[in-house]
Amino acid sequence: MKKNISLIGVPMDLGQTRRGVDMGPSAIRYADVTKELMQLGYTVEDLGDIEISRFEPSLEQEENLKNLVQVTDACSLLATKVDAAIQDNSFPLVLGGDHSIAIGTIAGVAKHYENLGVIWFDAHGDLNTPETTPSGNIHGMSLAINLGHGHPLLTKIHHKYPKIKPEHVVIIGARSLDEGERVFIKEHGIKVYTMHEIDRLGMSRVIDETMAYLKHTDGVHLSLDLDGLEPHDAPGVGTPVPGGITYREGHLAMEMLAASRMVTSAEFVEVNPILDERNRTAVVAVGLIASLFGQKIL
Ligand code: B3U
Ligand code: MN
Ligand code: MN
Repeated sequence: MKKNISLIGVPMDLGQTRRGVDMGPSAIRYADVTKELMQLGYTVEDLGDIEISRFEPSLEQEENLKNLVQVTDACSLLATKVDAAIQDNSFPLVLGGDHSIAIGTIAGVAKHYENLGVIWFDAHGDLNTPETTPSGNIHGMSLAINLGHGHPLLTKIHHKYPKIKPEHVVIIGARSLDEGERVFIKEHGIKVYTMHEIDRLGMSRVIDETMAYLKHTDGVHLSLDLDGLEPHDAPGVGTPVPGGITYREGHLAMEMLAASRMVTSAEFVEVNPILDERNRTAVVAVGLIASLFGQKIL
């Protein structure tokens, strides 16, 4: 893994309707992310936060794409920052914010890779489109947008279109999928390890298979939604779904990814300190980040 890490905060809560997730980057910083990474031998440059516009545009916004203009603007800024970090030979580590920010992160990363692999660690598929969304929340559409399906303002951010190919995506931890998302997964042949497969195979085999599946990619982005974890272990998220990935399984996954050295960029999203218990979820996020960057028990 690269020795320099660029930390980028995205205090975004406009991709969904529960306030508070905009404080995620502060909570994760407060849980000592920089110190932990420095102790592992990395140089960390904290690039601060992306500016999120609170300005309500006069143009009428669409019900099935809430805050489209503000999300587009923030993701464009984020893509530029992530792109610059990679050009600087630094590892971009993005802190959310809701999962709509993955549109910007992956836009910035995908410019540098012909065949970018993506590991989408999440209770949800985030594969809705404006036609299938039950909520109008863009954080439930961000993976579809990266695959080229959705509003052109979002799918075309930072020029490359589409950013990623369906055969280079692996979803891990899914247990809440909408009907339109199930159809999307089947139509595009997306590899999904639901909780059913995780229980049957074990996390160790799931990660081994994921690494084998992504071997034809030239870089791998990890997009980790904290709601992928079991809510008892990570309560501070906007849409908790019972029956998730345990703390231990989460750490094992990160440790195996660290050993593989295949992850080239990462983001940790959906930490909501207002819904949290004494910043526990941010602390869990920092623990997972440390494991991803090589922290070992012995
Ligand atoms: N699939 C639902 C709910 C959802 C998606 N992502 C989260 N929740 N965190 C939707 O609104 O698209
Ligand atoms: Mn998500
Ligand atoms: Mn989710």
